Amino acid sequence: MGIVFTRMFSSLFGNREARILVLGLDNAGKTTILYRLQMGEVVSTIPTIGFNVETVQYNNIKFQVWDLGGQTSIRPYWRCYFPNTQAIIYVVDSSDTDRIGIAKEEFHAILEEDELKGAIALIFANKQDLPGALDAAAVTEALELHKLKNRQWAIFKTCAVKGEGLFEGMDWLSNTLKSGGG
Ligand SMILES: Nc1nc2c(ncn2[C@@H]2O[C@H](COP(=O)(O)OP(=O)(O)O)[C@@H](O)[C@H]2O)c(=O)[nH]1
Ligand SMILES: [Mg+2]
Repeated sequence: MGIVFTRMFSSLFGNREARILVLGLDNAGKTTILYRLQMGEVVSTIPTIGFNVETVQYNNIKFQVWDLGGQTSIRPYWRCYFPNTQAIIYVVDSSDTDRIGIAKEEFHAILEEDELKGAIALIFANKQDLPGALDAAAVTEALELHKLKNRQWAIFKTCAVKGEGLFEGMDWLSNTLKSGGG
């Protein structure tokens, strides 16, 4: 599958530095997705302040992953990762209905960041294989996606462990970036 994704993203930004953030609560499936995309070697680093950032560099595009939620003291340090961000991939555990309200709040909070104003948003309603998983419409409602203003977004159902739905989402992402979004 890696070759498909690398083809999609080759020459997307020319020589421009670009960043795609993969965010969501812990256990949502972010790391699984990063490995599934197979766009390069995943490098895990713990910056000084102590939150884990996973990075995959493909040409001039950096995919960077960390967990939202939890300690508020480290949040100011997230900002180092915001410049040049063209897209946010927001991953939700659709079966974790207890925490979907927190997932919503974290998502809207991060979108308020000035430097992320122009970023497009791809939402993965992950873990569709689990019993009780909310479908895309229910996740859309729970995340209050219709409140997003001046931002291109799309939601896709995924099962990251099987790789299902990832292609469709990444296809939307690359096409939207190609046509000038982000
Ligand atoms: N059933 C199911 N489990 C998943 C899916 N995606 C990820 N997981 C599992 O959920 C757990 C957390 O995944 P991980 O990628 O580490 O989440 P992260 O904390 O967001 O990076 C792991 O045990 C994964 O195997 C999915 O689509 N379906
Ligand atoms: Mg992880």
